[in-house]
Amino acid sequence: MWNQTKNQFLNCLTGSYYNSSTTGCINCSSLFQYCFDCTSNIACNTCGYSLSFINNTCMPNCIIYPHCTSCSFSIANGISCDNCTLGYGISPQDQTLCITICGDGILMPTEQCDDGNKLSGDGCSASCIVEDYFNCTNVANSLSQCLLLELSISPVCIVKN
Ligand SMILES: [Ca+2]
Repeated sequence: MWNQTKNQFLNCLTGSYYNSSTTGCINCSSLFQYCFDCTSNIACNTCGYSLSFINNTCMPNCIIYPHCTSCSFSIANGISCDNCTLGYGISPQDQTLCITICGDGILMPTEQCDDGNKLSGDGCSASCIVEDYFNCTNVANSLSQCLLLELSISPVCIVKN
């Protein structure tokens, strides 16, 4: 019996394992999506390229993507970040990149101000830079307050001889 089981185990192709209760080879990828090798129905030994076995699934390990808290993978879209830490959002150019979001009202180190909008002309520009002739006050957990500076223009006296 042992020999028979062992032979059947060895006859299962890579990417499948011998299941003693069903006495057949089970395809690893049918148990776990993107799984290339397994020896039981409990865990995947080898996930697809750049994927790790996390939470019973072959998925990208988000730790390598700064400020990304959860990510996903699909053949069509590749790896994408689904959630970023507070103050960050997914870049429209690179879906694995969490970037600071100007205009979300959360002041980040790369921003001079964030008044909660993407409008220029109100003191804090659409790219979160303090605009000329404005002074912005940044208060923790609050929107930047920008005020127009009072311009003091000295009158110019022309002395006639
Ligand atoms: Ca603004």
